[in-house]
Amino acid sequence: MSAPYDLVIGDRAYSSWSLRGWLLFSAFGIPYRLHRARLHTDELATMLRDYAPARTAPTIRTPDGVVIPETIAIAEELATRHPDAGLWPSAPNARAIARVLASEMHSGFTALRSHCPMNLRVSYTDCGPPDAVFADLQRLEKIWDWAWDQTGSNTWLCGDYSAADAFYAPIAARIAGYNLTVSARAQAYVDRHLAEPNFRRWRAMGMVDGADQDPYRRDWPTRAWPGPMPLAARAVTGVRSENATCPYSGDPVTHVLEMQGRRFGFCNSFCRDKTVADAAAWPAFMALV
Ligand SMILES: N[C@@H](CCC(=O)N[C@@H](CS)C(=O)NCC(=O)O)C(=O)O
Repeated sequence: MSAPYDLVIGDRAYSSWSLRGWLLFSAFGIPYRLHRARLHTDELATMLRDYAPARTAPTIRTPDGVVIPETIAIAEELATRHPDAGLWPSAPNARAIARVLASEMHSGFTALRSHCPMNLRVSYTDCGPPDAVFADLQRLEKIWDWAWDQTGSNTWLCGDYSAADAFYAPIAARIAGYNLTVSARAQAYVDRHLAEPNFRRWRAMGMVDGADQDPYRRDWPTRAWPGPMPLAARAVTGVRSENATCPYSGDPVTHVLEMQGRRFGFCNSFCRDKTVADAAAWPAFMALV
């Protein structure tokens, strides 16, 4: 097998473009080697010295050495290099519409993006949106309705999950995270993203991969995250567990969680903690349970 792609991401909780880039691999079964750098530190700039001329996350390097730093270009290039992966719909009309939607996301919705930066760690009850945010939400409803009506889909935007949906996953996270009111049809689409297995895994990792970042802190009242309720689980000390080896790596257990009165172990704290955050999102773990 050829070498995998390199994929550089920022903090999972906050980097909406990184989420899009990661979904373009994970939701379509394309292998990658992950490199993570903290935003608002010099980690990303330092890491990207090896990826000229990139300056933002996500950035990828293809197995043959080409650096691609723009998410829309990552989508197009992966779709061309992996024609069977299904990044774009195969029907020409649906494919064109999916491309329109991804392009408008790439260049638009600036009010929504700046007033409601993605933060997967919290959901606010009211963020006092200015008019420009309401205008962005109306535009979203209009182009989502257009996609559903034109393609006859009543689930993902253009039929099966496509790159267009990967582009709107962080918008769903913002609508959920800032309690923004949208039409029933749009809300059902938001809920579909919150329950989508790749999104759930990304968010579970985002809950635990580093300290909170100050620039995203807001003083607004909060509520529980409106996605699927995680199973109750907690980290515990010691290495006593039902399984001797980690369900993800097969390595010896060093970190343990307790769930439903039972103890399960992992080979590092990150994998234990991402499982505590949303156990049901991890099939290899649920197979143990
Ligand atoms: N147009 C870029 C936008 C990427 C972007 O703005 N990424 C943010 C994180 S979500 C970033 O890397 N910020 C760090 C910085 O600007 O220094 C794309 O399509 O990927």
